[in-house]
Amino acid sequence: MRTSNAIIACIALTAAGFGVPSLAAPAAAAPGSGTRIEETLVAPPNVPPPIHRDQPARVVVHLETREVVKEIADGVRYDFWTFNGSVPGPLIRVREGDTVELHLRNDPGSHMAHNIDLHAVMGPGGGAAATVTPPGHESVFAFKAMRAGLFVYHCATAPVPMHIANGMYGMILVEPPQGLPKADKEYYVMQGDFYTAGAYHEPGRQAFDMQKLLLEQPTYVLFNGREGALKGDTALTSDVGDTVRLFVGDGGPNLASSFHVIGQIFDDVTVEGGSLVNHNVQTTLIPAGGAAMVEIKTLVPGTFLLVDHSITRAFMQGALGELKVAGAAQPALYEKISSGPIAGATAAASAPAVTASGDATAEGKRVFTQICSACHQGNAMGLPGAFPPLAMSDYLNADPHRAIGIVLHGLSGKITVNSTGYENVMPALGGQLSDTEIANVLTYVLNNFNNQGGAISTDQVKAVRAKGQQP
Ligand code: HEC
Ligand SMILES: [Cu+2]
Repeated sequence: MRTSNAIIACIALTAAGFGVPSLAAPAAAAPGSGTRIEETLVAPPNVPPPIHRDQPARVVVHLETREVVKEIADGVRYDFWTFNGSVPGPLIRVREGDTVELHLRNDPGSHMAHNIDLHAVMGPGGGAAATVTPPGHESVFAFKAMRAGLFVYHCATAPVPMHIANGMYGMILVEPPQGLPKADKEYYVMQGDFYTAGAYHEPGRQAFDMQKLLLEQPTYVLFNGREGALKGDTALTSDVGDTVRLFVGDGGPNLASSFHVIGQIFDDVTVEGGSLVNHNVQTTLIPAGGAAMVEIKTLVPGTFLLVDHSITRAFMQGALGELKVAGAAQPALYEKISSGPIAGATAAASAPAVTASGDATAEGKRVFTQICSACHQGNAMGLPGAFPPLAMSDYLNADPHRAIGIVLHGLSGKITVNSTGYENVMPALGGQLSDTEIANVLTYVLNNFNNQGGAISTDQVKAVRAKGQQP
């Protein structure tokens, strides 16, 4: 155990830079005074309830560092290092003036020593110096929460970037004495960047990649430690008219977050988690090791995407969540009027008919190069996480006839190609390609790129087009 080099001085962003001295002078009593309260911690994205005490207390918090193997994306497993088994660790909620008695236990099954640096602490290493804890040990220290704000905590054991990259971060909210304004819903969202040896969505158990970490080129950028953690059944929810408060943090280790919710405006942003409140904000910048409190009044129903607006991260590295707002439509606030084809724009009316088979191959190749290769790539190998391969595609070869409808009408939703999942949108190309062009490009693809061969005829395409789009 290398405990000797495990202590790292606190990372620059300890509590001192945040917030301003509070109006209420901190109670003069030494740590240890007041009522003793055991804090009940809950898993993210949930948070403990608001505090209604008007007196400081001694709040006892139990954290356990645990090394766990969990899914980071569908079919992809990763060895996470965690506080209490979740990424991020639980949100700790206390009141300004409270004394926090923090018990840090390190699971006997751990391979590493761990510790904790809370940015809410004014003391050496933010607590790291007092909490270096080998597997099967427990450290306890106490600190007075002297400044209100939303603060990151993280493991600060060497190599610090690796402990953070593996998921060792969370947040502590120090409420001001008067509490926070009332909100209907409160959620806890924390972004982090992850570095796996395999490419994005490469299945199986993925090892940590030190080289990618050094280059700051993550494989995944995620909210709450797993792709899809805040989507579908586990999306954040609210009702029309609710005020939603998001405690948003960025664990890093490397990337800052341009946090944005598509189709919403933040009514209030507590900038950097301190005491400055900004209004009517579209995107708020959250530094690595920093936080912001964001309040949204959800006025219109629908599904709203949480993203890092460094948008590649959202759509190609996983930084995507959902806020689902339920309730009656609000046409006075938002209304779709219509959509449909532009008058006179009929499908590929002018496309020349190609008959001779030599021409057919040439045309198939031309269409592939001009259109399909933009997404599926010139070598038809696709792009990991975005575009499935057409080369050696088990999906294509299993049912070449099905591909006619895909090119005509597009494709969306989850599909699996060569045991890798894709969930993206292919646009309908039936409007820009003639039946013959579609027949030729599919025949070209089937007879190249190590596919199984075969042919699609113009008549087959014509028949599928005549049937129209199947639901
Ligand atoms: C704008 C990008 C784009 C273009 C252009 C495009 N595709 Fe696709 N294609 C996709 C995406 C994305 C999917 C996967 C959709 C999903 O995840 O449900 C897909 C899926 C497919 C599939 C089924 C999956 C597989 O790998 O076998 C076939 C077949 C296919 N495309 C053929 C074509 C052909 C032929 C062309 C050219 C005529 C073409 N595509 C042009 C984006 C595109
Ligand atoms: Cu650690």
